[in-house]
Amino acid sequence: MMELKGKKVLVVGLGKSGLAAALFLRHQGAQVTVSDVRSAESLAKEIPALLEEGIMVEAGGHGLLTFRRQDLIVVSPGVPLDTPELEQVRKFGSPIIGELELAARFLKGKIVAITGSNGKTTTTALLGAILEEAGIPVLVGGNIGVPVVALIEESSDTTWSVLEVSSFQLESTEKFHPNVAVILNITPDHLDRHHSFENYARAKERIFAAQNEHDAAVLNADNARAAEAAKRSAGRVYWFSIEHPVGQGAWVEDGYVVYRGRRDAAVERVMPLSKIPLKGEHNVENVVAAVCAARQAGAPAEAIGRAIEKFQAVEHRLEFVATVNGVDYYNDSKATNVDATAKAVAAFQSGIHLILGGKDKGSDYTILAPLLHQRVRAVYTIGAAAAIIESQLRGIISLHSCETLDRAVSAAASAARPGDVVLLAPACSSFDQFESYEHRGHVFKELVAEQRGWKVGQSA
Ligand code: UMA
Repeated sequence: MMELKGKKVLVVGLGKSGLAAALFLRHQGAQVTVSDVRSAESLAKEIPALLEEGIMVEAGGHGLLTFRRQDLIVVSPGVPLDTPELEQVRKFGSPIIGELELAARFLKGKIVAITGSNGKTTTTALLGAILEEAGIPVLVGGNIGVPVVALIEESSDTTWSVLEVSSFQLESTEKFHPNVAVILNITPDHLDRHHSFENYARAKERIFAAQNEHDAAVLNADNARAAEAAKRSAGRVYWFSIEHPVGQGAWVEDGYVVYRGRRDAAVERVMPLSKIPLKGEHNVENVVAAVCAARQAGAPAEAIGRAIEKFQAVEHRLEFVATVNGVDYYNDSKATNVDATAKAVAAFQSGIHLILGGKDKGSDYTILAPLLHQRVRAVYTIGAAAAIIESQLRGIISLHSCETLDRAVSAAASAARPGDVVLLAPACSSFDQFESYEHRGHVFKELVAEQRGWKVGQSA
């Protein structure tokens, strides 16, 4: 543990992570300042509570002098590590850590950490539910929406913290040491922040950096870049696959999810595939990964099966919204990259009206072309990425420029026939038109509800 009493600590970014980190540091006796690029007006909700705690706030930009005066700098995940102010203080040797690394130094008990380009939140929530069903004291947090620092107080020597960790969080870790570390898959995302796919993949591999021979690494045998990461862990490697049996780990066989803890051990049948309540093949992958990690954390097979059968889809992840006039509406607002969109589209056979767009992250949308061709009737574009998406997909699929989500929902609803699917799986982040992917998902659900009222009213 690090000594924080009397230390001058700067927290960069005042979102969920920054707020939780500032309060934690203050309670540890540090002299805390928070700096955010947002204006004082837009931070009006947070500032009074911070001042009351004796935390100083710098709003409307990052002052170089503020950065220089510190013993420690704690960075929120959304703040790029190469911002000019951080580059400057790094030259002076000031320690810079992320919120996850700060938390890692104080969190008690054991940790399962889950990363990957897609499926992290569902697998994290699933694993949390499994450990709870198995009677194991569990805390769930991280990128899923609860900063890890906020879990410290509740953690004890007997808790398991199930943490969703992103490349943004892993990029600045040193001592973060999960007992079980899972990489679900690595496919291109966040190229704007990490600059190249390889940098992004390396950030993800950092999940294994502090592991030793007593730890477990859980990896996807079906994803080439994730499988390659096996060499980064000093722990025992367990594989999961939906395509073929693995030496030790979990896979799909004769309609069952099965697990084997050692090459020479008997194969355990965990649950039939037919009882998985989640849609899409990618969710079978998430289930198999969760089974493998849950066995490492000591959950018995029966509890795993029971918890999965009861599990409900996480909000905004291929979430069924409603059927209106025979058309099914699905909210996959969390599909913020091309691979996630491909998985969402692949979960339906045909008749899809797909809403694409938002803030572009330097993605290649042409990867979607074969799937769009086979399964999608039309694409409705929204947001800042619309022009790029349209230029890449022109001639491949019928395109409608809608600019906004409300227009896209109306256009899709008018075109869709009974049996079709309207799918929000935008392949982009939300920040051009919305506060977050959750906000975008909620707006979509409201628009579907309106659609329902309007249509019912019309036909009445
Ligand atoms: N800011 C600055 N300077 C900068 C950049 C940002 O001051 O140079 C400020 C912004 O003005 C804002 C604050 O930083 O006030 C935002 O900080 P943040 O982006 O780190 O957001 P948090 O609210 O702390 O949320 C973060 C994660 N966000 C990101 O990684 C972008 C949340 O994941 C996570 O749930 C939360 O911590 C709790 O752990 C969201 C996300 O989009 C869901 N994650 C990405 C993803 O899943 O693809 C990685």
